Amino acid sequence: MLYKLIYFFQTEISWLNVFRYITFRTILATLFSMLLVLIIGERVIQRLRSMQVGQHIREEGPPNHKGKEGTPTMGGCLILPVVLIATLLWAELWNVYVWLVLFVLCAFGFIGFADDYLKKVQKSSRGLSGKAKFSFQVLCALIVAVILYFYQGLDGHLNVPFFKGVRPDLGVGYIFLAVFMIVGSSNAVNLTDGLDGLAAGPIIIAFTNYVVFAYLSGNTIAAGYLQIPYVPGTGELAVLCGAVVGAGLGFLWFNAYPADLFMGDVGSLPLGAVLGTVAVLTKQEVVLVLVGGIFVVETLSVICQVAYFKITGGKRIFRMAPLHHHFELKGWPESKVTVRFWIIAIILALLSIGTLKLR
Ligand code: 57M
Repeated sequence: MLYKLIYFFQTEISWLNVFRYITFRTILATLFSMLLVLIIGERVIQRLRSMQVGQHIREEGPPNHKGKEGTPTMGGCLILPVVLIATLLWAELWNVYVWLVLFVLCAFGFIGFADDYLKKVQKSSRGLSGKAKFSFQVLCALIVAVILYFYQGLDGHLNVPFFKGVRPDLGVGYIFLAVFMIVGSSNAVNLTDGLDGLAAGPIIIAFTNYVVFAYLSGNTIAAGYLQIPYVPGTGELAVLCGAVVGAGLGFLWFNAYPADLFMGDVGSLPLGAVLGTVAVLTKQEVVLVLVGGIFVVETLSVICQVAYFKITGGKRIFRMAPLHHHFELKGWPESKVTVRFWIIAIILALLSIGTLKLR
């Protein structure tokens, strides 16, 4: 919006021409959202404290988590509006993909907000039921997938990194894949959000990856050169991903160990869902398993733990799931677990960038 206004004057002031470029606007959106979160963050934390929106720590958790009792949560209420404003200011608003992703951000944000609000503000012990949460998530993802497939004509082929020739056509089945990716990614990020900075770091890294993927898949020359699917219009998603990176960096400032603020479901559910949606839109679906490898492994650790627990009638593979709790209970300090997971996330990000060449 703002960029269009500024660009309007480029006939008189020629250097304003620079606002035309996605790269420039992505940098602006990143810096803008980071600074905004940093500027208003402290006030939001104080407000959450005065409203007593604090985290309750479960009894059965690792002992070192007891000291986190009452830490302000629902930090997503800070992240989401900032991403929204930055995108509205710096992205091209005639772009349908931008609106679809903003819909996912708001819809999943609303689900997370409702759950957090019931638990942390109304102090209800239950929050939204698991069934209701999951049904809303599937419904929202289905709306997006159907619009994409039937109205936007999104290609139903699946792109497999490393195997240029392998592009199975899923047809209408692509809708189910898209729903699975959006809902799965949302819940995977939510499960990972269990240590200070543990979800924020890999989120920043994954979205930085998708800044690159979105830019390249929306650029006909780059996409042609790298032999990746060209999806006209997805370049603008780089601006949105940049806004998430910036807001994530600002949030991490407060969420770094020892955290002053947790993001809550209102943060983790929408950020994960947006990651899944961007992966679908840019036709970089399979590579999300690598980009979001930390989220995938954390989720698998829970699935294996629960399955093994049921099959064996009470035995465990890990000391506790998700995986980060296992390392904590082994005696690793919390910040060591977090930083090591970040290192792995960075390596996975570099590998996934490598898939652009190895096709
Ligand atoms: C939410 N939420 C954190 C915070 C954050 C099926 C089962 C594995 C589900 C899983 C679960 O509920 N996961 C989803 C994880 C919680 O954080 C809040 O939740 C938001 C995200 N949704 O933003 O508001 C706690 O995480 C810690 N935290 C930090 N720093 C942060 O920046 O330290 C969060 C953010 C916070 C804080 O302690 O209270 C959570 O873990 O609850 N359940 C579990 O993860 C539980 N695991 C379990 O039951 N495992 C069993 C099963 C699988 C058989 C086992 O292995 O035996 C553990 N959760 C907790 N305690 N809190 C168990 C121990």
